[in-house]
Amino acid sequence: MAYELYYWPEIQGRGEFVRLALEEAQADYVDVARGRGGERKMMKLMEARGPEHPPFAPPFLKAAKLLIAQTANILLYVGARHRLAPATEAGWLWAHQLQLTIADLVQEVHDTHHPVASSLYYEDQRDEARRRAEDFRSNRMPKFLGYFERALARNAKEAAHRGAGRLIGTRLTYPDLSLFQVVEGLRYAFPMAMAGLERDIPRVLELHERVQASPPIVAYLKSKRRIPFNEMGIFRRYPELDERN
Ligand SMILES: N[C@@H](CCC(=O)N[C@@H](CS)C(=O)NCC(=O)O)C(=O)O
Repeated sequence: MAYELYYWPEIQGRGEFVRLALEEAQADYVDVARGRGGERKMMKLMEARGPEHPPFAPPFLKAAKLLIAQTANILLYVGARHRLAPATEAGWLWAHQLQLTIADLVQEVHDTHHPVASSLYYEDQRDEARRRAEDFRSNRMPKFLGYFERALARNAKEAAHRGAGRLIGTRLTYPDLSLFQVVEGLRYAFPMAMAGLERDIPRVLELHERVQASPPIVAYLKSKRRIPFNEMGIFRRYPELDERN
């Protein structure tokens, strides 16, 4: 039975981390809200009188009788079922830890354009956004990416270089796909800041290249299923929020 992915139909957003894992796994799935009446169906599943385990917010995934929300939680499930996760307990906890750290980073990216409230327009919080983005570019972005760079260096050493361009072991796992998406998104939203940072994160960029070359990902990125970045999603290009550090 095909998985049903529920996510906002016009953006990559957090749903993209799930789409990338399903695509790499070549899993059979329907992006429900992109179809006729799909968004209504998605809203219904979030109602209090809806399913036994109602999601608070998209993305969520329906897998037969299971309804799973929270991006990292969905990936925990998809990763285990489609060989996109490590095999040991220590390994899957580490994968989940990396994914939760990516979730923190994603939230901070969101807050660069919506630092006061998600319910307000960007135009109503422009000054705060400028301050928040400045700190994100100067402090948080290098700190997060530096952390992943070190994790990659360590794994390359431990896996006797066969782990180069992989966060865990020698095979591709779901946090690799998510880190690829982070690089894509940061290059879109903060091209100048990223240009200044890229020389410090060669291993993160190597991972990006390796994921981008994976045949199912190559096919996905060329397809209409990949929604282009835009200014409704999480990674938004507002030139006034970007600057080379
Ligand atoms: N921690 C959740 C966050 C989910 C989330 O914030 N979803 C957004 C779209 S990316 C949403 O629709 N939020 C509605 C809300 O928070 O009211 C996850 O990682 O999946």
